[in-house]
Amino acid sequence: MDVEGLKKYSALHPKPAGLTLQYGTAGFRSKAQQLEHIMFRMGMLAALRSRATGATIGVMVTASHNPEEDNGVKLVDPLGEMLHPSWEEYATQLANAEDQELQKIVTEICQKAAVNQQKDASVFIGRDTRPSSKELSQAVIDGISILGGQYYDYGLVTTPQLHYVVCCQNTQGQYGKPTLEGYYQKLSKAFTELIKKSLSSGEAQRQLKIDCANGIGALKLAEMETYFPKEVQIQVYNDGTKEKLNHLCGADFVKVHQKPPKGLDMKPNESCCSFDGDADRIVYYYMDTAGHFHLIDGDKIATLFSIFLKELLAKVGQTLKMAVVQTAYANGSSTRYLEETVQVPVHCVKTGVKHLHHKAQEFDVGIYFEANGHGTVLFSKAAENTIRQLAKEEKDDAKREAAKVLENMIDLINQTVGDAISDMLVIEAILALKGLTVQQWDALYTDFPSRLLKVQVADRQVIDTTDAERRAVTPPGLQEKIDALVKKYKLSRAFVRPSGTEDVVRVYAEADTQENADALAHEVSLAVY
Ligand code: 16G
Ligand code: ZN
Repeated sequence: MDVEGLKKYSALHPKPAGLTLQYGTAGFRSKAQQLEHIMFRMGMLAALRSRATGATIGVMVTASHNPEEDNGVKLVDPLGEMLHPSWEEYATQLANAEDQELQKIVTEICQKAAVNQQKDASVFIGRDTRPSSKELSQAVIDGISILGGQYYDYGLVTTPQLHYVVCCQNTQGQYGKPTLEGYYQKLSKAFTELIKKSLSSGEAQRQLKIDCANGIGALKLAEMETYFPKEVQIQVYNDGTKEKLNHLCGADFVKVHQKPPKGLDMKPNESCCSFDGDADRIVYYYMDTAGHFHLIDGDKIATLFSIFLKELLAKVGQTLKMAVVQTAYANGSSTRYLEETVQVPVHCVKTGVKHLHHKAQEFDVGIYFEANGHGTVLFSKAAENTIRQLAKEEKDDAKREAAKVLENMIDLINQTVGDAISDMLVIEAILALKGLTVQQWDALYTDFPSRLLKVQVADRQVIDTTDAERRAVTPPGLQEKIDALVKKYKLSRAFVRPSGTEDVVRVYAEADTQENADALAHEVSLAVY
């Protein structure tokens, strides 16, 4: 290790006195001015992780749907997954070390994780459109360089694009080319083939209005335009040229406030969607002729994917195991519909993409979505091989055609992580192939009334949960109180959990009417306080 260099560079990216941050479900997030040292150190950690795995590691500078003044950083593991949990701890240790302790902590991590410091290190870097992101990604580069690592800076990319190129790089091109051009080509080829099939069945041109949260999604959709089939007409709003990132717009705003974003002019029954600031989440919506707003969230996206994929799997006649993975926030009505009507097994896991992704890997076809619009589909290698073979060799025309559609789905879906651009194309393809309008999609089931609240408490960590966060184990007596409150209402459920991204406790309740859901959430929040 270049000890003198390390001293010099860490002095250029000093840690503010007394600041401690934790690598949480979304990596590090904070006000951008507090993150210089974090970025420098995450560059170092990425180099170490690369040496430990013998693979290229990704570093994404973004704070997703947070306000423009914030920023954050996340590491991407070799196959495009979230950083392994054992390394989250190293990330936190390195981030909170005092400047003069850095060398010691690096040595400790190398010992604990058996990192050979002589090995090559390779890191891919990406960033979102925040004003602070360029400088912060420069600090990441300094961190990689000081430990002798190589890097490639992709500059402005969506979070899922960075996951994608990391996966491509480490699978020797099996997943695709590790370039943005490779990403656009792969997606547009699969999409064009799917859309062509729907046009032959008489479907008219599709139109979609997209709110890009004034973020990276707008730039990347523009780059993709030349690859795009003319059959789908996209109109981009909130492209970042006029307003601030995520301000009164984007997927998170629309989901939380259950209303349209600012800056998107919506006519009755028009199909619209919102990306979030780094384009890894998407929600759809429309306004009916009476002026009522209808949100089509992650649960309903998972439902659409499930129906479509289940039908295709039945057509190809393979007994592949399919399942849906949700979190406790999934609306109970969606869970019921999936289990009873679509007849697909549903599993509930803890909040956070890594938990959903991990569970979905257990199936041949694992569909996962958070209600907030983050999700994707994972196909097991065996399932993928079977489908590709059927698409090529199956003699029965109907079966072969169904396998071809599935094959294009596999190529269109970004299996590394939830991806707003890819999910949007999958949704448009399914709606076109099934001849469905967004209104018909929305009408599959009606959400149970629900309410999400946040409560400020002295120490949110006193709440510990079990059963995929649906039951509180501590503090003693809390779960019994919640159980008693839930009993007062019909068709009700409620749970509390400490947030992984904010210093609050979240309270969620469902009941037979909106008034009752509101009342139950309120009473539960008093029990927490
Ligand atoms: C993070 C998670 C998101 C989750 C949210 C919950 C990732 C990449 N992101 O943003 O999936 O829904 O946290 O936040 O895992 P909370 O813990 O504050 O409720
Ligand atoms: Zn995001």
